[in-house]
Amino acid sequence: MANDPVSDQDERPDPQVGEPEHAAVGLPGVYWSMKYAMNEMGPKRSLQTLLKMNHIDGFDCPSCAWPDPDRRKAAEFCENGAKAVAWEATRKRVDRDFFAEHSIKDLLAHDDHWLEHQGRLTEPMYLPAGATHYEPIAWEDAFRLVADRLRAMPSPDRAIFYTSGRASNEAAFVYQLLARKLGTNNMPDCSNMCHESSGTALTQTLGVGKGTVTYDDIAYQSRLILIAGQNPGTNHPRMLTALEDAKKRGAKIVSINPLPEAGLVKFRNPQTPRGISGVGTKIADKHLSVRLGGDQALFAGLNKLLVERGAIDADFIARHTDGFEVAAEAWAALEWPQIEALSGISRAEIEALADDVEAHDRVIVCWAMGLTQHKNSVPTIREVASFLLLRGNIGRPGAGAAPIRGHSNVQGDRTMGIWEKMPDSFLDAIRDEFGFEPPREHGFDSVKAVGAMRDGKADVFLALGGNFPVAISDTEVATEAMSRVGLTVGIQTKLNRSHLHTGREALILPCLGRTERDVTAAGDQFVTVEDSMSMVHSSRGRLIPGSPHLKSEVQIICGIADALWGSTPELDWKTLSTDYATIRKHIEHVVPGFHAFEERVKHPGGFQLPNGARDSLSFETETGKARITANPLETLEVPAGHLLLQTLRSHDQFNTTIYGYDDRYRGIKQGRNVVFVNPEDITALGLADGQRVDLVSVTDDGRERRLPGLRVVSYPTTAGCAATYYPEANVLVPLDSVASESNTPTSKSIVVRLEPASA
Ligand SMILES: Nc1nc2c(c(=O)[nH]1)N[C@H]1C(S)=C(S)[C@@H](COP(=O)(O)OP(=O)(O)OC[C@H]3O[C@@H](n4cnc5c(=O)[nH]c(N)nc54)[C@H](O)[C@@H]3O)O[C@H]1N2
Ligand SMILES: Nc1nc2c(c(=O)[nH]1)N[C@H]1C(S)=C(S)[C@@H](COP(=O)(O)OP(=O)(O)OC[C@H]3O[C@@H](n4cnc5c(=O)[nH]c(N)nc54)[C@H](O)[C@@H]3O)O[C@H]1N2
Ligand SMILES: [Mo]
Repeated sequence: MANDPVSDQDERPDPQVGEPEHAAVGLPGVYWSMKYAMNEMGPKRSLQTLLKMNHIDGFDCPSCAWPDPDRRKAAEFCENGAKAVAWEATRKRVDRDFFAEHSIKDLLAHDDHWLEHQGRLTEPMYLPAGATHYEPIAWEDAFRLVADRLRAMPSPDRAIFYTSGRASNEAAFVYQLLARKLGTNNMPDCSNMCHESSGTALTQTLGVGKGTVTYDDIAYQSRLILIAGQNPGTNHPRMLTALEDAKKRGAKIVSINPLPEAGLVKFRNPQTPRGISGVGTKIADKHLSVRLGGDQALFAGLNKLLVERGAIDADFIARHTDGFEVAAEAWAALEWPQIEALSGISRAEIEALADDVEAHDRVIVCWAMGLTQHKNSVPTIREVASFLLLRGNIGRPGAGAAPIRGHSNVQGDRTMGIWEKMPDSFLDAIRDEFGFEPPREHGFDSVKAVGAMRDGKADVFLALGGNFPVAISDTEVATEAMSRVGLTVGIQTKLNRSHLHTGREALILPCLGRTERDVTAAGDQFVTVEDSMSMVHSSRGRLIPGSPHLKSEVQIICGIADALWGSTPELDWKTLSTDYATIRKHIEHVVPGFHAFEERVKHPGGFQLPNGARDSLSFETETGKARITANPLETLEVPAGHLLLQTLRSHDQFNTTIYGYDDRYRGIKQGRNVVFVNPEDITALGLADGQRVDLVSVTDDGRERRLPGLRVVSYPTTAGCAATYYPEANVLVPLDSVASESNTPTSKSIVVRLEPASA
């Protein structure tokens, strides 16, 4: 079927380009969720899974980290959550026969969609050095092999432990324990490529690396919500329900984005009569078409105006902040032409936005990757924090900072210690709990991990989930780096390219997914996760596992540890692997905020972790106060004839998992090889809508980075700013092109030129 979103073909015809949609979800969304679900799971499994998703006794949606409202709707899932579940609960299987049939070379010729679409991994597989095919291996042998290679390393710092944000709290905790007991802090994670800039800036300014709002703040208390650099219609669709509630109360919503995203224009809630009838709710009252990376200038302009107008909360500033005087001087010195040029927004529009801000006492700023993946991301988010602090919009109902997280448990993994530079207080607690001295030297983050592998400094690379070589920048450099490692190990649910760009030896250790029952010798187990609003709750799968040979993430990690050191009373890996309550007991002792973990997590909806800034206006910063900063404006030089390029998600993918080839809301069908360009730029560059071009990134290291054969799509993106899809465009991002301070790849500001297609 030509339009089947999950077809087996990986030969793609030309993409079809139609009109972008002006509203998100509604009945077509329900249609698409059901179609996916039925295709992958069949009717019985579809009902069993979709009805249990995000329910108090069910499993946490494995897709995004949007929180659950208190009063759960009958079907609290969205189109993209349904796709994520169907993708995991599929009936297709990748077994030993599949690997016998397909060589690595064979598999490399297929695209990312095809690879994952082959189905669930079913048993451990081993790729010996020099082999062309993976072969089956017993679990015990696999664990021994990993233990042997780890033991043979001359230094523990030659091991790298990567984590993707779907891992549960329990798995993440034992994983960091394994790494630290071994003696390394080399714990890169997907957060390094994601919200690291938010964590860095918020820790500096508010003393907590997480957001300061709750679900209720957004849905029921806020008066004005700014949504900057986030596309909730696609990436956090359930957020639209909260925004709809906010609108019904009369809250005002402003979208700040180079693109007019469908979900921010209008939302047709499939769970309300209004939505079903197709009327829908208009979401954004205003859209500001910002330049890529221009939010820093925009917020600086706003801050300048608020100070000049005296529209600030002087009492709040005096009691809870420092840095105001210095910042105010810097804002006063800013020139409007520079603010306008960098932000792409006129002074009049910024003045009008300042009017809105002045008129509303409870303001929330929501953001995601549009703010975090630029050279100036950390200063940008500090500027956002200043904006909130100037009017006391922190620690009061309906106001605050809302970095909307990506992976469903990426925030929880950090809380559990997945970080290359955990503070000493955490490491001390590990020492006191387990009786060994964890390493103190900071480890590799994601970008540094690639550098280390490239330079031959890594013997073992383990991945707890994810698809590292495809997700990280500079694909060619990254895949080449992987090949210099001794052993690469992937703990995943589905086949992906990380299993093909391997070290000299490789292992695939397949694990249970969120939807599946996890029964151990100690009985039925559940795991826990933390959402974007710091709510910790349980997740319990119900489906029969995809194969009888699968193990849980926890069992796999503990299996490796047990093969390394055996089990002792102090560190009893065998018990940890069967009774997850024993892991939660350790978490309770080590991680602040988890007292009475086991009891509290059984409470319907779970419990909320403490947050000084939000709960009590206490700020764990260097000075004990929240810090108001003005940040020098940085200019990214874009030479004449060039464009600034961002890489983003289509409506039909979850990160490197490509469900299909349509980007419905943007009017694209059957293809991902498109580049969205402003019509004025198309003319100025002498190109034509529909023409094929190569994107070439402009770098100074002499390496040519080229993404060939994209179709130019005329699109209302901010002039000078183009867009194409992630992860394909990672070939264009140099490894050393990173955000200052957070080291996050600058995936949303790449200087490129467009050349007529070479082939
Ligand atoms: N269905 C689905 N859900 C997902 C994911 C997925 O792939 N699919 N991924 C998950 C993950 S890990 C994450 S991190 C989140 C990502 O969620 P998002 O951050 O929404 O994801 P992106 O597609 O990267 O979109 C970035 C948005 O920011 C805008 N933008 C880009 N640059 C700028 C800028 O300089 N300024 C401003 N103001 N806007 C800008 C883009 O136009 C786009 O609308 O979603 C999570 N949820
Ligand atoms: N150019 C560019 N690059 C980017 C981004 C961008 O916007 N632009 N975004 C960045 C962001 S925000 C992120 S978060 C990273 C994402 O980077 P990753 O987290 O590494 O990548 P994913 O695509 O989310 O990982 C998908 C794989 O996870 C495995 N998996 C799925 N479910 C489970 C499970 O329950 N357990 C285990 N163990 N494995 C599972 C499956 O095998 C699947 O193939 O990419 C980053 N890279
Ligand atoms: Mo992410």
